[in-house]
Amino acid sequence: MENIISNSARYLAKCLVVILPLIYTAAHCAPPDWTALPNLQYNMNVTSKLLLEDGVFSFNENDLVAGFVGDECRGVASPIEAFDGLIFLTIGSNVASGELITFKAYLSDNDMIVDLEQTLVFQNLQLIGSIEEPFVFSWDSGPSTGFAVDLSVILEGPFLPDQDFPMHTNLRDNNVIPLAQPFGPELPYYGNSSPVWYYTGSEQAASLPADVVDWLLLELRDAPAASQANAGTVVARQAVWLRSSGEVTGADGALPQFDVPIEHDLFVVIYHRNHLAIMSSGPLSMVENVYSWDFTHAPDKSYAAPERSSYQNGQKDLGNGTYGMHGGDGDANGQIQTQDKNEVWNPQAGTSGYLPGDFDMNGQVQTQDKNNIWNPNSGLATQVP
Ligand SMILES: [Ca+2]
Ligand SMILES: [Ca+2]
Repeated sequence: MENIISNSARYLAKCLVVILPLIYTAAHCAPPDWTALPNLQYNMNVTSKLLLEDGVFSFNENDLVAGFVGDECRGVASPIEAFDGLIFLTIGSNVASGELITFKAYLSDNDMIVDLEQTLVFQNLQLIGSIEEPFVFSWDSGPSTGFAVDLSVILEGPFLPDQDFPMHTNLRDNNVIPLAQPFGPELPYYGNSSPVWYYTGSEQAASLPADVVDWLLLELRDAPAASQANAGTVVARQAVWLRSSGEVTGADGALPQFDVPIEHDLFVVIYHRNHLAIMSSGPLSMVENVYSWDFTHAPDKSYAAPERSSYQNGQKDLGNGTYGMHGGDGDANGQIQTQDKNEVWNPQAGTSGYLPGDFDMNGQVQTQDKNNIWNPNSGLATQVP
């Protein structure tokens, strides 16, 4: 009887030894069982760091980097937090030189194993990387969702007909354009508690290039058709610079970059502080990860709702085949109306600076802003759905 109990207990214990790790593995997806092959004759050392997907190095002591020859593990180590994430990896071999070492990493935060891009050829006693200049392990995270946008757009306010560059840079010349993006002002903004472009991103620069006309806000929408590209389809926003040529760049001077997957088609909305926003009438065309759209040379490049397009295009005909965004929306509510004159332009008339009542963007609020820009546009509204 005693024997039977004892045997049963032993059997139960054996079962638990087998079952418990299985339960644990299923529930917690434990790290891989990477153990370096023991008693190898030769070795080399790799002083390294593991570059994570978001551009920073791993400090996570639960992450693993391992070297392999085929399926055989030849060395494994983790980042050491106290050493800025350095990984001191020793690789073993029974052949003094020549074996191809491949690498994998285990990312404990994501609970996943990735194949690293680097390979090394084994060489006994070789030292790869150093504390000062560690060897960097990285992996290809799959198809990139990053792309740039290449846009051309004109604002009516600073428009200069028959010039090499279609817009003046008076605000930049007067040093009144803020270095930080201007789309997150205190609210209400001239009586408007929700400006159409309200955005609190951190875009800024140490200085502004000489050809900057002003800040714009880009908004990307992902939809099957322009008429369906409403506010619910916004996937990204970014404050950018309009240059006097009509080109749009990010605050680093390069084409604006985005990193967001596009499921349907990409439409772009362009906002300016005191001009009516516009949206591309069609999906942007993509060549080699650059989406392009030129708003400036045809009336139908900006979207106009079908019921309104017969009497109002999204943009203004500026003459000689050039089209631009309508100026005069001082309070940024998407319409050019009496309050833009009475509550924005009027109290600012005679003053200078970076002001919404300065519709022609020459740095001063004066009669020509009202007469040349606000007055002819009064009654218009944005066509952005
Ligand atoms: Ca308005
Ligand atoms: Ca002015």
